[in-house]
Amino acid sequence: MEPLTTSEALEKPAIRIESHLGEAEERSLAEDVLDGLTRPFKELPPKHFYDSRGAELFDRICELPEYYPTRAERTILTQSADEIARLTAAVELVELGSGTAAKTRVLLDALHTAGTLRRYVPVDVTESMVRACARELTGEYPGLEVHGVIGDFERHLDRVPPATGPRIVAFLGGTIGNFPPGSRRRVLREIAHLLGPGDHLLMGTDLVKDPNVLEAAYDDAQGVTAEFNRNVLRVLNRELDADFDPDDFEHVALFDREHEWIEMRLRSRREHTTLVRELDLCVHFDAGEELRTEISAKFTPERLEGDLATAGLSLVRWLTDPDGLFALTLSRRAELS
Ligand code: AVJ
Repeated sequence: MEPLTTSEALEKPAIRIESHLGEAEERSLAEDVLDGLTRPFKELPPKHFYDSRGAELFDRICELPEYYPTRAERTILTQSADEIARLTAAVELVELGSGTAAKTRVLLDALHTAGTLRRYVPVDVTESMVRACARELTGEYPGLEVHGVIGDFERHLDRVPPATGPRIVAFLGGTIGNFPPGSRRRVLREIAHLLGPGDHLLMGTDLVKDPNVLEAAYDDAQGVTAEFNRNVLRVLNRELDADFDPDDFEHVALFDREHEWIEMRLRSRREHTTLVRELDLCVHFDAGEELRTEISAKFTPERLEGDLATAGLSLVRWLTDPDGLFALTLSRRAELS
């Protein structure tokens, strides 16, 4: 290794990572399972899909011909990154659920080229991914500071460091769609609190469209989404010593036209009872009984603007792909405009 010059040695370290996870995460899985599997209509929150196998399956979903959201969002980012950089003049990018930061580079490139970029603040539950991308990004962008926050964006937004200048808070991928309307408002309001007068929220949302296109995106021909869905049962088997046989459950994905959301469910193929040993819990399934594992809301421009307004945000730019499949919205605090 090259010896450091005095000025480099005195500089603050480029990477700083703080973890806020602990036992609370294990408790959250146990509580969600106890609560969700004893309801009259059984349900599990989608956040427990993403162990390492789940994250891999999700990456494969993003490559599927039927699953258009990832490609559409990347197209929009590529088309609009320079405009976003110009409109925001952001010195920092805070990214909620940063993952591998694959799409983030498009934004970082634009901010770097515009000459404003100083800091990247990834917020994610997976420490190894945040560390790996911090190392890569500080290598790719000389002078970039990375302040990683290992945590859950539903609970740890107060750990996001104060802004050092105009910031973009990015919430990409359409993840906001996982929250039912009431929680969605709460999450959006909490995110809005990260914004000061000169700051912007950049959010990705999937749009309402032909139900056949939507349902195919969540029920692909290769069965990758089905495997992803059933993976949550393997997570319960491992983490809570449960004895689910994933093959006892059939993957179901349907578009609920009234609520305008996709629902994924696991349908029990036969009557049976499973034991969740860690919770001392017996769970009975009738033949054909369904367990809801995810909702993924699809938006119309009107509804999205309404949701943003309820969180005290007003729309600055509505950006979409040439096929109008997906939207990226840039918004900011309404009372300050
Ligand atoms: C990561 C929540 C945006 O809802 O489209 C993909 C997850 N589920 N296929 C989505 C998912 C089934 C995805 N989000």
